[in-house]
Amino acid sequence: MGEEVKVEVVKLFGVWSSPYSRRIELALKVKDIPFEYVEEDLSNKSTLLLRYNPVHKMIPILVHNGNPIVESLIILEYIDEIWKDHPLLPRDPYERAQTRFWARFIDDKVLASVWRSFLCKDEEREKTKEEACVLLRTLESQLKGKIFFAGDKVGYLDIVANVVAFWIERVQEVVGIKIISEDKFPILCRWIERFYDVSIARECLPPKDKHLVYIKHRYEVARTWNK
Ligand SMILES: N[C@@H](CCC(=O)N[C@@H](CS)C(=O)NCC(=O)O)C(=O)O
Repeated sequence: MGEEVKVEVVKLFGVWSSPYSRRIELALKVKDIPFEYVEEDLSNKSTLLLRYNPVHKMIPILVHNGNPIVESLIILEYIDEIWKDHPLLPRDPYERAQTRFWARFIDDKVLASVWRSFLCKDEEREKTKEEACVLLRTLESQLKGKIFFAGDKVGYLDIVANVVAFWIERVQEVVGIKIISEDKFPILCRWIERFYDVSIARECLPPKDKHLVYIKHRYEVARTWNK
């Protein structure tokens, strides 16, 4: 009698345009974990989405053997704990803590600040742009002397920073406000190029034309609310 092979059932509930669900897709691909992808319609959330994430009612949601896990940073850690090959977080506890710190910095500080500078009134633009640049420069300093945030391979922080790599880049193209440019952020721009030289990272990019149309719509709606 052969040993029983445990069948893993992995499902990702996401939205094609969401950098948060793209993070999970990328992590699963880095680790070569087969999964079923379920596209959600956020204007008509499914019963399963509401059941699996009753608190935030958001995607992404990873369902592993029937157990739902929510919040992209937490899902990434879960994936790294369950599937040990191709580790995403460093082994050293201090380095792990630092990595978690910078991931939170991206989501809580950098994104909020960049979005504010896209949405603010014209007269506040210079000030908000400068605030966003200070935060991005701080993040960029984490790349000094390294190919990726995680070292020589794509790791946890690179995956989290996908929002910087494609989302900010594309929003700035739609709204015509340049925050990340070659001259101001040469190291960050090199990282973006290298990140998308990695084929599985490229595979996890939302299709550009469709995404630009989507961002334009979202931006117009957000600007109306902000008036
Ligand atoms: N902090 C969450 C953010 C996820 C998030 O913002 N998801 C958005 C889509 S990009 C969502 O599901 N929104 C649904 C809603 O706001 O109703 C994470 O990291 O997973």
